[in-house]
Amino acid sequence: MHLILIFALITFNPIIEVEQVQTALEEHYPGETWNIKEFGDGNINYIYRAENTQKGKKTILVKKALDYARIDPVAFPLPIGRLSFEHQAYVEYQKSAPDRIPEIYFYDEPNGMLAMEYLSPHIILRRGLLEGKKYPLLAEHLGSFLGRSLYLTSKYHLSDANWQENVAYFADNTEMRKIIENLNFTHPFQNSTSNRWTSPELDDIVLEIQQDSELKSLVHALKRKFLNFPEALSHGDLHTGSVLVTKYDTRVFDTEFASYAPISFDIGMLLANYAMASIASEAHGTDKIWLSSLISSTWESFETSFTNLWANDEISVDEKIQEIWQDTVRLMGVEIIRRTIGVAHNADFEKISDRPLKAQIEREALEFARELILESSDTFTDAYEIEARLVS
Ligand code: SR1
Ligand code: MG
Repeated sequence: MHLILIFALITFNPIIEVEQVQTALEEHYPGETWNIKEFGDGNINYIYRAENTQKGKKTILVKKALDYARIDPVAFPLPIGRLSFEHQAYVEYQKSAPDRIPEIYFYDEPNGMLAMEYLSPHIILRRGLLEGKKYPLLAEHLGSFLGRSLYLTSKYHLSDANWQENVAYFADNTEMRKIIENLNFTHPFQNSTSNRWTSPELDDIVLEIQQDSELKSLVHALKRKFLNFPEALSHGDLHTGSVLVTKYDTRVFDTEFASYAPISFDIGMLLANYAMASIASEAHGTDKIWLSSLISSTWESFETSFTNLWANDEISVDEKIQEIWQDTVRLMGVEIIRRTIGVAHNADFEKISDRPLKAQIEREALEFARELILESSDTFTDAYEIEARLVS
């Protein structure tokens, strides 16, 4: 076993960690006492539910950053300081989309902790979708979250000075941006040791993708744009595991990958996760038509919200929307490929216990992703074309 892994396993002691949370809460709320429990199965953080022992006082959620990723402690040493970018992203969202995030109570930099509203009875959207639940307001909530947060933090809305200040601040979230660069845009498209897929069943299509020079060149162009086009504040990891829901409420959380990036990045990731839920619906007995419809309803809500806010006379909003759409389609393909053959998979596919069915669904996903990247502007001229392809 690698030394860093042994060190991580020895040094993490859940009892000491709970005590640290207890001490931090006593500092922030003098005279109050708390019952603290660890919960959650995240990859790079520990999450605690802290219940105030005084009746009627609020329960809060405390997030404590880990300095390694559970999926691979050796390959992914992580900076605790990422919580400051997570905190600052919430500060920005508080200005642009306050109803769609949890309330933040405090950021404790020395202890690497962020305390926020404990949302109840909310559950993680991915879990809800896998259980076949439907959320009538989800598309409108997330579409307008995307429209508002992406426009109001963008270079098209902010003064040059404010935009530059934001870009410079979030550019220092270097390690998390590097993870996105490697895990989303680089490793899945080359023979990387961190990749994993259902093998040998998918070996042929994985090799085809990794040897497709046209596809790789399009993905490389998206990577360059991600690295060099700081258009607006991007959540950076907006999949269905980063959203909490009830039937009538929707909140976006886990903003530690935040930085300035192209507007299309968050939209592509979210729509791709809806597409994967739709492709996996046969295995989970969920409603393919409704899951697919989230793609057009979310896109339309984004487009309406973004267009209504647009007040820039240098570029027409139609031209901007067209550019965002084309990149969104390709980024959907990138997200689906990286969740199927890269290091970080998702429950939609991982929870399929019937191996031949899992391999069949993952193959469908890869074929679809390849089409999204290669045929973005010819075949998928609007969101309905994508839905039609998914339900055909
Ligand atoms: C090393 S972090 C692995 C993955 O978990 C996060 O949710 C991101 O999607 C990242 O790619
Ligand atoms: Mg996360």
